[in-house]
Amino acid sequence: MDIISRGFRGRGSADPHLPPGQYLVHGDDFPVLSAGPTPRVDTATWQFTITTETGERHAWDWAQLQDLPSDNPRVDLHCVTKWSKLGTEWEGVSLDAFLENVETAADYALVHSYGGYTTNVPLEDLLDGQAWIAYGYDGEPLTPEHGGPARLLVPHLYLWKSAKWVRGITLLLEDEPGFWESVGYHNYGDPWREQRYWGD
Ligand SMILES: Nc1nc2c(c(=O)[nH]1)N[C@H]1C(S)=C(S)[C@@H](COP(=O)(O)O)O[C@H]1N2
Ligand SMILES: [Mo]
Repeated sequence: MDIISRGFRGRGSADPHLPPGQYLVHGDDFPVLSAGPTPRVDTATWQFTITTETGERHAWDWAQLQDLPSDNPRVDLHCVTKWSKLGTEWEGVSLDAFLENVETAADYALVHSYGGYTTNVPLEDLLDGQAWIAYGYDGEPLTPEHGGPARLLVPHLYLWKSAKWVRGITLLLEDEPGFWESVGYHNYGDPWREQRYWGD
């Protein structure tokens, strides 16, 4: 009965993991979406920094990243261009591990990438096991086109929030829109509420 009534409403599929307006991509298919060329980022010089609202700077190099406790999140990805990929397997370090010794009163984060991309996320959306600095995908090192050597992974928001080639996070008292958010994409981007564009 449930499947029949979904059919009458005429939307989506019966998959409860698929947000409204999305379709599934299957198997090894993993679309690449980048606003510019893929930067080549060397792990020998890679750094990830968190800068607080007072200007205090915390930095990790590649070896220090590897020394942090890693997770293997299995998560669903939802791109605003309407594809979703369910059950993807990643390796990375929870943002909780980076932020635990960072003293801040900030409520907002602006994420910066090698290559200049930015995206904004409320700080609370990066905490409590909701976001990772990911360097492995499907049992392999993350490839450059998908953001390697390391990207932000914040899968409960549309995928444009998951900054590839992540370089740092600035903690802010006032929210500041990132690259897509300043040209019409939704400031928050919850796929379950279809927050695709301004006004959604
Ligand atoms: N640095 C950077 N990160 C980015 C982007 C980008 O252009 N540059 N594109 C975003 C968008 S719009 C999407 S949908 C996802 C795509 O990730 P994928 O190429 O691994 O599928 O990366 C996001 N992160
Ligand atoms: Mo996207």
